[in-house]
Amino acid sequence: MSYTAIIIPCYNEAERLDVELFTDFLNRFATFSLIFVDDGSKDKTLEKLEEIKTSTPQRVKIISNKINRGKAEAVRNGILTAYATGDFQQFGFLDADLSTPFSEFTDITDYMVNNNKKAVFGSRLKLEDAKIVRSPLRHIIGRIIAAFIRMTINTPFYDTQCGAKVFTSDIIEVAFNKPFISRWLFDVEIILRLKKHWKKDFGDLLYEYPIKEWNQVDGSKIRFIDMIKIPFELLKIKIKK
Ligand SMILES: Nc1nc2c(ncn2[C@@H]2O[C@H](COP(=O)(O)OP(=O)(O)O)[C@@H](O)[C@H]2O)c(=O)[nH]1
Ligand SMILES: [Mg+2]
Repeated sequence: MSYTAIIIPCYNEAERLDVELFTDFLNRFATFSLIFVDDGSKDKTLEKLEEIKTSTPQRVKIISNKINRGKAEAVRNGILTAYATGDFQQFGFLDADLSTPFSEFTDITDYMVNNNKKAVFGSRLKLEDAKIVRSPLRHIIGRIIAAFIRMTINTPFYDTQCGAKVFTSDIIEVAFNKPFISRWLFDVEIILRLKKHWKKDFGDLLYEYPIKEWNQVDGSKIRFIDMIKIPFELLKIKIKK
């Protein structure tokens, strides 16, 4: 049997957490565990998480940080905690709003296992048969950011920022051991770490998987100011890498 840990970073998600979708997933997929990292939420996020935990407590872990340190550190903390247990072969992360649905997450995981990849990243490619629902403004901003990111990583990635990604256990230390320097662009930092580690094998070991469904969920935690900062953050990442 192969087991997967899914890390779900949460910050003030009481309104958006859909308890039923989470419990339904846990009941249907017995080889998956959820590790929630609450990050000093000021609303009732923790209560909602406890509610999700009641149905399958052995497969739900809640990490509760007193101080807010951002999505990057939350994901890193959750992945390293799951890794330390030695119980899992796959590790991934997913947004609490389930913009990428669980069905896509399990497809990504299956793809990685069946095709001997070591990392598979969900990608919001607007293919003919894909249901990618995103407002035109968010789509355009996303494409501009993607162009900047491509210049930074020097690799033709379409979408580095989709919140659904999976890794095999043997690459966890390379990708997550060191703290990230950026709050929202840690995905870019991971790509650079993997590229440096795998060198010419990078293209074979990492796959960008076009997901078939993605829904924009209102209430994004990214502020306009965070988007303005992106080119500067990328520069910082490029210099420090
Ligand atoms: N732990 C933690 N999670 C965060 C923080 N900010 C955002 N998140 C989580 O990151 C995920 C993506 O956030 P979201 O606002 O949906 O971003 P968007 O969809 O990319 O606009 C969600 O699960 C959020 O709860 C934070 O400061 N700490
Ligand atoms: Mg979102």
